[in-house]
Amino acid sequence: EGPEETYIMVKPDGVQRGLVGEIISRFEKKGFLLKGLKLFQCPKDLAEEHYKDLKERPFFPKLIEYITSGPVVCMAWEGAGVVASARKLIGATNPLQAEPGTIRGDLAVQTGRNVVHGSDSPENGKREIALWFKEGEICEWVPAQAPWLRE
Ligand code: DAT
Ligand code: MG
Repeated sequence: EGPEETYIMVKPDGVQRGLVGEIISRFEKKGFLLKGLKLFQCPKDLAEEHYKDLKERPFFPKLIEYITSGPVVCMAWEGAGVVASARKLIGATNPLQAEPGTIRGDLAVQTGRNVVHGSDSPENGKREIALWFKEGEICEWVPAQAPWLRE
């Protein structure tokens, strides 16, 4: 099984708007462990596989166009409870409904430009990390601050 992991991605609007550092910082400061990170131009077939559960939704073609419209920043983060916690840090799908203090609540105004993705379950965290990262792109490491994050 292994430790809990989530796939976080700065979407093309977040990259174009210069929000990459800001978004990475929120997860980094919280204390989760970064195990994978890359700037990546997503091909159409990968975007379709990632969002396959939404294939029948009317907004699916626009969603694929958006996600493939420019580079994204792919991240793998590890930690007990990281999936649900990251979803809280990200905020509601519609940025107008997202609480202030969340990434979408602070940095976005529309569902179709909601700047960041986060896995919705530990199973999908594993699935999405395997989908977006190749072997050798994930680092297993122990940060120097580990004993200061958990007793
Ligand atoms: P989330 O990204 O919060 O997990 P989701 O998985 O339901 O939300 O949908 C994935 C993405 O699809 C979402 O970030 C933006 C887009 N999307 C969802 N619902 C939408 C809608 N009603 N209209 C337009 N885009 C939508
Ligand atoms: Mg989702």
